[in-house]
Amino acid sequence: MIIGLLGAPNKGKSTLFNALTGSSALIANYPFTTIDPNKAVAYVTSPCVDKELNVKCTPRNSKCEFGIRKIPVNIIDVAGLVEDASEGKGMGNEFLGDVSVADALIIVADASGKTNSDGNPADSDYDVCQDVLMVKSELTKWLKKSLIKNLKKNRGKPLSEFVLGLKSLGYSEKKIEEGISYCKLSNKTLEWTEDDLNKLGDWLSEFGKPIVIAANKMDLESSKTGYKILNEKFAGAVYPICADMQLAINKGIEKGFIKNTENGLQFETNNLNGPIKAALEKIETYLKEHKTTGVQEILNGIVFNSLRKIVVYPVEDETHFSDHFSHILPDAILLDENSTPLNLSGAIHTDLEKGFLYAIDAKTKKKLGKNEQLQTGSVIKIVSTR
Ligand SMILES: Nc1nc2c(ncn2[C@@H]2O[C@H](COP(=O)(O)OP(=O)(O)OP(=O)(O)O)[C@@H](O)[C@H]2O)c(=O)[nH]1
Ligand SMILES: [Mg+2]
Repeated sequence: MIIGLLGAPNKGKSTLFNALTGSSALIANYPFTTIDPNKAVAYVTSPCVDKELNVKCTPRNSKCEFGIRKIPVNIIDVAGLVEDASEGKGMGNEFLGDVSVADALIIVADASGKTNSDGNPADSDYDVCQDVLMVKSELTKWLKKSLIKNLKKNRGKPLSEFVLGLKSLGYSEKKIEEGISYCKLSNKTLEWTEDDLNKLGDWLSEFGKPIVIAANKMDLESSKTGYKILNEKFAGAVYPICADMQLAINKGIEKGFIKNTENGLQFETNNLNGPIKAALEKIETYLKEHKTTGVQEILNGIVFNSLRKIVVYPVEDETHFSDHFSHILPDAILLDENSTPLNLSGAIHTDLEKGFLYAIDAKTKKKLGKNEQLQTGSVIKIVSTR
């Protein structure tokens, strides 16, 4: 799974990228700091089932900290987009192409309203919604152009080939087919017009993949109003975050000034003074009011609420909840809501799927057929001829 970070320049995309992934992408207070895309792994979090099963897990594909399973997802951070990016301005075509592989997008906005759509200092009456609307509009225009290009390449070929060609744009086959049906396009791609593809582009932009908005820089005073305005405009899709502060917390933990404990963060400021003490106190004050920087929450939100993923633990030994190396609850896999044991076997290996016989729910020891519905936290053994 890939989550893409995009937005106008200088909004804090790379800061959020570093805060999520522990990377050190270049950050600077001017537009177009990022040119080449940054890619790294972040972790969504979900309560581990080891406590419930009274075992101690030994994860392999993920991590577990204080009973919280951390499951990897890929993050991509691209260059800032400006108006007419879809026409190639500021190499925008390329950047939109870089991020199009993502399954879901986070548009990073500067909630303080202190930077404009070009990433330069904004006038005092700058509307914080403006650059989010610009980015959405460029995405739609770019998508329509890509659809038309794809049709030119595949004109006259069967519909299935057109659909396959579009998968590289990060849309699932199911979504593309849903869009084609909603826009009432014929089964023959030869009959499609540019107008048809523009309709499909509008539909896919709106419903094809989730887009949420990070109202960043919440530590700045004017962000309170900016967040309110963003939330009114894009109701239900806005997460208040402070990427810079999460980055500082991560560094504080690395240096030993902050301890990450089962009961939350503990600040060790007694023997400190000067700017470090002041910075840590600023973080403490912020967390007292906001509880969190919102960085983990936006990632979990897009994966679990928008993409509607569930966490399933495949095992080979349903008695010990382990694999054949005795790793306990080794893997946590993100699957679509309503996934079945057959879907799980396909996510592990195509051979397992091809030879699928049945599954066992390791919690209840009940046998499951291939089409039964899995829940989040299910622990499943697949029995297969292969
Ligand atoms: N106050 C505050 N500043 C932030 C926050 N997040 C990022 N910044 C600052 O915003 C500026 C831009 O950050 P970047 O992460 O480089 O922004 P970007 O969107 O990747 O920029 P481009 O790559 O140029 O498009 C830097 O000066 C950051 O320190 C935040 O939460 N609060
Ligand atoms: Mg950047």
